[in-house]
Amino acid sequence: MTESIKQQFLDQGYIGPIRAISEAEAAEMASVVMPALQVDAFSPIARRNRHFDIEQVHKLAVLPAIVDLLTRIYSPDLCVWRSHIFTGKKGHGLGWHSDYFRTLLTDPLDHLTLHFAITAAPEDNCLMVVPGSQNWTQEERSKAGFELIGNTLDRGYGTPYYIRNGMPVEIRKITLRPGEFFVFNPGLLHASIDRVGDRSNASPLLALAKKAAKNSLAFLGKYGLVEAPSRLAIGFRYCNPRNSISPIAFRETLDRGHCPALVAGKRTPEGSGSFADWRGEVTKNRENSVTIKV
Ligand SMILES: O=C(O)CCC(=O)C(=O)O
Ligand SMILES: [Fe+2]
Repeated sequence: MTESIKQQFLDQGYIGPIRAISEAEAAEMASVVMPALQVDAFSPIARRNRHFDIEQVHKLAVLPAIVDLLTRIYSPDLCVWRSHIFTGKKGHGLGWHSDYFRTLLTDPLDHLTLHFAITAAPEDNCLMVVPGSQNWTQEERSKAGFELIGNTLDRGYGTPYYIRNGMPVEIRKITLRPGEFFVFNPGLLHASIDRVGDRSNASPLLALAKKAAKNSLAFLGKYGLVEAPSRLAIGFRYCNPRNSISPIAFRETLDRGHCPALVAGKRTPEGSGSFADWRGEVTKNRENSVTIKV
């Protein structure tokens, strides 16, 4: 079975949906995560690396069934180097992109994301993917109607964004029930809104305006003046610890002691930067954990 899911991951660039915890457990998690974001007005820092301090989020990052699955399909040596809480609203979201963190990882291709639904991700408010696109060259992307926005390669995290021109292409909506997740390759083209022909990411000025709008929304959110998001999800970023993670990735949260955390295998080369070791927790919990059926 491992071979077939591994093959599926290689061919289509993702696997899932897979259930990790029950809907009731996910609802309990939402009741903790939501207020934790609200106190900090949904700021980017409030969303970052909550696997360090929110118990339910931490438990997921070290859930034996998840760690075991990732070691089978990806790498026996594994660390979680970042997580991010996403809030989704119908009609809003991130445009087409690949998760190459070119400014944060030495090898931006050598990692994966586990996208976990805390609340439901229905048809009109979920992530969508282009199956197989993780294997496409730049030329193939452009032939399929995805025009690279060149300046996104060196801006922010260095994740390439694209303008889709509307050419027919297979787009799969990954709807999820609370407590389910899917795992995807960083190269897989994905988006939470399909804005055909939208060029706003291409203009640094518009990108700046969007950021300012986000900040003022966060400010209003602090005073309860913004409608609560209808979709809550967490992206856990795992990588093989041989990939080096730039200190820039921890710049904003260094005072909270954030660092990569080893969950399986070993760290080679050993290196000197700080690294948490959570392998013991995975081993300890393995005895009474459920096995994930794929
Ligand atoms: O949930 C979203 O809206 C975007 C998620 C995403 O792009 C990611 O997890 O990499
Ligand atoms: Fe993404």
